[in-house]
Amino acid sequence: MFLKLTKVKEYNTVLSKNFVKITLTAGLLLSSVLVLTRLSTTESVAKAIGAEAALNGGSVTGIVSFPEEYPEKQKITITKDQQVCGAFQYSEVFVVSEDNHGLKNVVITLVDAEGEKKSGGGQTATLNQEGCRYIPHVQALPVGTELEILNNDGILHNVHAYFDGLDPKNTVFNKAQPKFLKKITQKLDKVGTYYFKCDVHDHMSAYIAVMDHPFYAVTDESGKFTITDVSPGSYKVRAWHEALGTLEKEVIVEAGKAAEVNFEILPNE
Ligand SMILES: [Cu+2]
Repeated sequence: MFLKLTKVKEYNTVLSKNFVKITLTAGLLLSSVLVLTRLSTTESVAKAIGAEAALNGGSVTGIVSFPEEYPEKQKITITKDQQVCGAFQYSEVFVVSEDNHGLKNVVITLVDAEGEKKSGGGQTATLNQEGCRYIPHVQALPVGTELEILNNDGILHNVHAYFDGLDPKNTVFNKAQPKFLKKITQKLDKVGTYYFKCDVHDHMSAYIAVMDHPFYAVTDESGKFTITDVSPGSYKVRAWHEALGTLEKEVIVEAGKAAEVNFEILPNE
């Protein structure tokens, strides 16, 4: 039997033999978000490996998946602007591949890589509002990136961005974006996790993990990730998911080789 996400469920997330218990409240994700984004700020202690090391680097690759049960798709009823948003949408909190049960939108970071910092100064990225969704739902970008927030919907959205937790005092910016305002630009100048929410449409949310080093990835539709150009050594790999929280595993990277790190998410007994 698959889990129903209308009730509070507890997951054990398996990290080798260590069990980490995380309370998952699908209907009340905002409270989870508060805790989880706070955890993720320790990413700011991550340091980068020098570019010269990349010449003889290896890679870290793996998959985040549910080997057993996985959450059902959660339907969200839409009550506002149905002509654009539709009558319902599926939640993007758990996007699970039906083929391999891989989990999309997990941010993977090498935590303790050492060396030169990286910035995305001069670089742009996009957060698109289309069909009353933020696209992409989760992304990871270098600090200093100019984020272009687009409104392709022809209706009013209100972009409310928080940093390090969903609390009014953590507001980074809060801007109405009427249909005629197609683009707002915002610099991502803090290392950590930004959380975006639309104050007009409650179901709209997105995350951007901002990094000061190049050793990160976001899992794809199959739950897979790859981080390249890693100099040989021993590292911590951190996986962060908006509802499941943070998990870490150790990895040893050898020159010219791919080190595999997989994260498995198991339900409680
Ligand atoms: Cu909106």
